[in-house]
Amino acid sequence: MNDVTVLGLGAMGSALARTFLEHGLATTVWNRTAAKADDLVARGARRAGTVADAVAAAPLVVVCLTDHDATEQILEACGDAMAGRTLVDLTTGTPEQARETAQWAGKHGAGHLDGVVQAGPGQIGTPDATLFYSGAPQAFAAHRAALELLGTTHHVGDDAGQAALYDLALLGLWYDTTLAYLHALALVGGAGDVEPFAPFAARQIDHVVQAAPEVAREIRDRAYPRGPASLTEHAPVLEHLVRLRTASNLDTAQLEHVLSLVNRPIAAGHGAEGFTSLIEELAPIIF
Ligand code: FVH
Repeated sequence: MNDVTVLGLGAMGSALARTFLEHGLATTVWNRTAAKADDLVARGARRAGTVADAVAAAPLVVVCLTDHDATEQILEACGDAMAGRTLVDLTTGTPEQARETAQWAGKHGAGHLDGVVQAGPGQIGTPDATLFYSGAPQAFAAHRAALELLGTTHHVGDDAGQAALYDLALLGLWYDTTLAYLHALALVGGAGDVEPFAPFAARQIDHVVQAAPEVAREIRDRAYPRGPASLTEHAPVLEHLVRLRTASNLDTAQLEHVLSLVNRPIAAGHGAEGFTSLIEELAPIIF
């Protein structure tokens, strides 16, 4: 019996298998295109001829394929071989797909963790790689030592979908923040070079970064102190920004959305509250 099996030897899967090998784990590998296993076999990996053979070879089975459909296909191919093993799914997918795979694992007598790799292949095996896992805590505890070889490791929840939720929320945060930065550059760019503006923008973004833990606490406590300004004080600033962007022929949709979010609680008598209170407009479901 080997220590770990890796199904899928693409750019990421190969990096995972290589890292396990480098740390002395007896590693079995399988890939649809068999030749991709050659280098890993040369490094000491055991090549499995079939998915079922690969799954049967180790108590920890890591799958890392293109997408959820591919994962479903090979799981169907391994059938009962997964019984008694822990399936760790590092294929990118949605929270719902993670929960589907968890159900499949349960029906086949296997443990399950969904995982998200927040890193490129070259970072695997270093602290620069962040990996989120979610699912059964006992499955995580049983294989934590092996999983921690891959990078900085966090178990973020018992719900199988939580890791994918974190991944998508972080990606959304990147898109929204980067777009906001581009809007600011578009505004200053109309008057000249954007580069001198960059350090000031970085400092402004850092204000948001520094406030992140406090904002989360305000939401936990449903207490929204004024902070840098109250909603009533934010509204005219937003109106001014909309006028400025309109005059510069720039997009105002996102800002007008923010202004509408601010005006609703003001109209309901909550104008003295801080900006964090908009969470109750954005996600009433969590309250
Ligand atoms: N590469 C990266 O930087 C990112 C970092 C963040 C996380 N992603 C996710 O990791 C999954 C795998 O990504 P990858 O970069 O390794 O992808 P490829 O190099 O294209 O390898 C894909 C492997 O999947 C196999 N495969 C695809 N379809 C099937 C199928 N129907 N049945 C069996 N295997 C399949 C493919 O096999 P082959 O083409 O070599 O025969 C590769 O082994 C992914 O979810 C990223 O979002 C990586």
